[in-house]
Amino acid sequence: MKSGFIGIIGRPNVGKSTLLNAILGEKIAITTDKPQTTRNSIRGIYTRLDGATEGCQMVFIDTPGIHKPKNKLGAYMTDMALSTLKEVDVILFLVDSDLSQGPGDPYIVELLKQTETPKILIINKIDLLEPEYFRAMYEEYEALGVFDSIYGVSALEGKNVPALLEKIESLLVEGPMFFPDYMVTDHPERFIVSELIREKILLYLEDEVPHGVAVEIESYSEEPKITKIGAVIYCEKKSHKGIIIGKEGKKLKGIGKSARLEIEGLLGTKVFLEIWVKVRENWRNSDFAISDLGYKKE
Ligand SMILES: Nc1nc2c(ncn2[C@@H]2O[C@H](COP(=O)(O)OP(=O)(O)OP(=O)(O)O)[C@@H](O)[C@H]2O)c(=O)[nH]1
Ligand SMILES: [Mg+2]
Repeated sequence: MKSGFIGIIGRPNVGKSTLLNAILGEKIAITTDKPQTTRNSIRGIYTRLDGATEGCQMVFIDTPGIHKPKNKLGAYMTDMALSTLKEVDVILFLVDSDLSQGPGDPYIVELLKQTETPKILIINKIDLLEPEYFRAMYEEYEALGVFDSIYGVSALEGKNVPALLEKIESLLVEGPMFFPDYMVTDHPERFIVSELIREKILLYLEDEVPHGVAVEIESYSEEPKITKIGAVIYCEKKSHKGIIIGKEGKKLKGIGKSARLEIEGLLGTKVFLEIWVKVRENWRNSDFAISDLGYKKE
């Protein structure tokens, strides 16, 4: 049996979480068109069994997008992504065509040069790329001489993902099974529930408001026919609270409804979801609040 840990890193919005979900065939990481969607390391487990003892288990770690931080939460997110480099057996560095001014982020590439771990460059969103453009990007990255191999994929369409998995497997060595084969993630369901609520907030709201939001699950009770969930949305300003709730409570109702429908799909039960909005001023710059809201590494 082969096994190992694989880190997925890159700039915000390049499609890291979309790739994780495509590999797993299940949505465990939220994805939006807004940068800095992912705030924690999200672990996803892919197990392929050949009989009882052979096969491969890959534990993927999706990380927050690496960016120049504007607050303590951002600094923490970027640190978490970079520290993943030291903890894994294979590094997937994702890019898309947005960084068209040259091959990648020189800062990240420099860090990658200094690590011995096998590195695969992934050019994502090939569904949006003209073949000549893809070729030019490929050649630029190849010329850096940093990557063991380069793959073009479309995480959204699942294109070339099986070939990528084969390549990753070839880089892993014999090892134990870290998790039972039915497990897709080791995050508790209530964490994914809070993330799904945050995803809807990111989708429904604009500008700084959704980025200053954190979601906490206050109560979670599984009853025979229904799961009752109480959640709190924390925002940074009183004016943001008004925006989140919206005229006659319409915005919050929309967020609640679309979150509830998806949570029902995840849990396979009916869900009663109650959401409150509270203000926690400037929490993204408070070490205590960042840790209290679950964004500090255990
Ligand atoms: N067309 C296209 N869009 C993609 C593809 N992969 C991801 N996207 C879109 O790119 C956006 C960002 O995707 P995410 O998976 O949230 O990106 P991320 O790298 O995890 O972003 P952060 O968590 O903010 O660092 C979403 O709107 C995705 O639907 C792809 O292969 N093709
Ligand atoms: Mg993400």
